[in-house]
Amino acid sequence: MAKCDIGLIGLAVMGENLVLNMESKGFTVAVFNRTTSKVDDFIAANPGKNLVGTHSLKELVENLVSPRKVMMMVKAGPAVDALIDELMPLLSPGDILIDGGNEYFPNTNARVKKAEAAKLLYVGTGVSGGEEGARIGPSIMPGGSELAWPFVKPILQKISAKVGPNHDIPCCEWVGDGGAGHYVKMVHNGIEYGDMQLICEAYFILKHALGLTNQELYKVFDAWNKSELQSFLIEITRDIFTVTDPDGEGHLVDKILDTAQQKGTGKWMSQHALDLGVPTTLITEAVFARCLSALKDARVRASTVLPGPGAVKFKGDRDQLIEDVKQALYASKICSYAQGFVQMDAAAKEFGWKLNNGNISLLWRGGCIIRAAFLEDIKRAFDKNAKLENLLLDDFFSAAIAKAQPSWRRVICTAVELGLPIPVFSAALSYYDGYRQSRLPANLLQAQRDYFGAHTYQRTDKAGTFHTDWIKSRKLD
Ligand code: NBP
Repeated sequence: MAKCDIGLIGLAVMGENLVLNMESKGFTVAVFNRTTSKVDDFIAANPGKNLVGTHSLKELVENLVSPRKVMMMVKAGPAVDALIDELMPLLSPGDILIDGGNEYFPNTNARVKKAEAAKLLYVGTGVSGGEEGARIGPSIMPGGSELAWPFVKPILQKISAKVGPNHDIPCCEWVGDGGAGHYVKMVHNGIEYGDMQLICEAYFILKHALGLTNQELYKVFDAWNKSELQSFLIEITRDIFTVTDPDGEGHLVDKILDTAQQKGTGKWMSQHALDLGVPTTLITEAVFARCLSALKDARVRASTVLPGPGAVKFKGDRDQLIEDVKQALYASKICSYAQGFVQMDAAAKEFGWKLNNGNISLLWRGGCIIRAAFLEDIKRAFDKNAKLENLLLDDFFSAAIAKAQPSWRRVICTAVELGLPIPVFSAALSYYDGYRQSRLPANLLQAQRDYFGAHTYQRTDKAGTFHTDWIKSRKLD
């Protein structure tokens, strides 16, 4: 066979499916895996396809057209560094290394520099959509050496998800320099944490305040999926309520242990929000909600000791509460995305990236876990004003929040009264209420800092930096 269009290293779940996707779109692919028996198994399982199995990195590289494009789909972190070190001596100037894993963006920033210093090109790309997305069309968020884009664009755009009335707009566009692609993927995953936790809080209120059954929850989520909340995550949540326990009575969801796990991308986003000094409160609360869920034994012990309202049911209008929860979910989701885009703007400023927020919302419109109708509205908002400071200030979203907020406030009051934890619903409302205040209590905080640490303060009525001897100035009687 003639030389291949692209090489892929790492035949685990994502790699295998991406290879089959590329092959089905007319590309020839050379494949390699550290455990080479997997190469043989994969080739044997896919007879008659335009694939070349190789048993060394040298053989992989020799089978590629120039400039060579080598995509790594291996476990993020040191494995990628080790692979790069082995590959670099085998490649020629202008060849392109692509990392499609969930890499921590500072590593990608460094690897782009290292590859470019060796006259190679480096692309760090987010790939979202899990196993199925990888096979039929993921959302792809590439960044790094921009000179590589004309060479990888035909392949990445062809294998990506498509949206639009004619299903021809690829969910794959160049994101920016350095680790920008992996940064955008990290924010995607952080938003995914927020969306999932918001849905779980809505579920918890409906289940415990109203006592809805799984059949009733199915109907509620089915209706929501036909509204402005339409999204992949609402759809799969709806379907989860239909699955019965294959090993016994009742529904499977009720038998699942309530301790959530995480792989770290949500945490990375929160850590970087703190570094940047931007208030990404929802996603951070969503990460902490998983941490709290993991304290199962402690919670079980505390549940017998700490007093609270107990299993009290809501006594008001049932249908109104369901509608209120829907509106609270929608308004909170708007805040979550607003925070995500604010963080990306701050990171772009920090690293000198030129991110296009409208394009980013389109990348997430299909193929990925947070795909949702709502992302069209976000795209429209950034198309109207590419420099929009905060999504909350867009006319469409400010009107949506204005409509939703009576419900949003009622739901939070109800949950608090009933003792139901809603960390992300309430973080969203606190952010909204904080953001719309022209004056916050930080004046008092500055006074406290100046009192105990002479940290100084500024005044509202004159320019300059001030310090007061608060002890001498006290008038205690
Ligand atoms: P894994 O993250 O489970 O990685 C397994 C692959 O890495 C195998 O091919 C393994 O080879 C290879 N590998 C390891 Br481990 N260490 C290596 C080394 N030192 N040198 C060369 N190869 C090495 O695979 P995955 O779940 O397919 O994910 C691949 C990437 O895509 C990850 O970064 C992941 O975070 C990201 N991602 C995953 C998903 C998902 O839904 N799974 C979604 C989006 C992104 P071996 O066979 O010899 O052990």
